[in-house]
Amino acid sequence: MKIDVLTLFPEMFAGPLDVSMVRRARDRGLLDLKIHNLRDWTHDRHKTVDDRPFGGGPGMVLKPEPLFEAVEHLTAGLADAHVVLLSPAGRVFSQAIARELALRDHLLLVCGSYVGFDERIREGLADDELSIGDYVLTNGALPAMVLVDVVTRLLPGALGDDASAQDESFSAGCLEYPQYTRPAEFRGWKVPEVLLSGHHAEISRWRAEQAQQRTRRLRPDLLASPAAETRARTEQAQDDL
Ligand code: 4G0
Repeated sequence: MKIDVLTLFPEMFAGPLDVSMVRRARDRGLLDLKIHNLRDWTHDRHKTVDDRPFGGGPGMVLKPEPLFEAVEHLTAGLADAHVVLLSPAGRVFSQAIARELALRDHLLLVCGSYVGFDERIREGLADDELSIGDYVLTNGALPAMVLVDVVTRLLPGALGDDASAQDESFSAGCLEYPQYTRPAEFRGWKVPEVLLSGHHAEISRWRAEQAQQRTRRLRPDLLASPAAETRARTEQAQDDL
């Protein structure tokens, strides 16, 4: 997959996307990630990317010309890129949206800054507008990094098989069951007996129960989702065996 990022703060991207699984995916050629400075597509001495809003009001607005030129340059001669604006006004990003994005060949992420976009950027350039949650950041660089991270671990070959199996359960709309490793007793806290028992069926049942209880307590909203129903049915089927 190819991901291009347009930002006013390319230096923010050094670090988070140079380590761990994203680094590995890039090194293996699964992910071709390029960060671009929006100011490279300005033509004036001051590299102007924003201007005052028509009609008055506070703040500045991202001008259309540099963004249109940048997107046209980055998509020239390429099959359709999916252009995504990162802004607090977008649909709220989720694992389900990430799974859809991971199927695309080319993403072009456009980071705004606190100013907001000229509306013609939405109308003429954007295929989608996403938010990573209901809060306002100084710019869209962190949301773009979050999106790249989430999508990268879904690319075929980016993860070992163990981890991808685990991912399914979260995607199914339920929190994970409690996990333990050695030692079996730490500062007086014992690992639940059932996990040491070697009874695989009992362990499965205990984990399903724990996951459900925990989800009811911490994230009841997840249980209202259609995915949770699927999971509940799957667990019932397993228990029936
Ligand atoms: C566009 C995304 C971009 C408009 C971007 C701000 C939070 C998110 C920005 C604005 C961002 C998010 C109108 C404030 C840049 N903050 N939640 N800041 N306005 O994904």
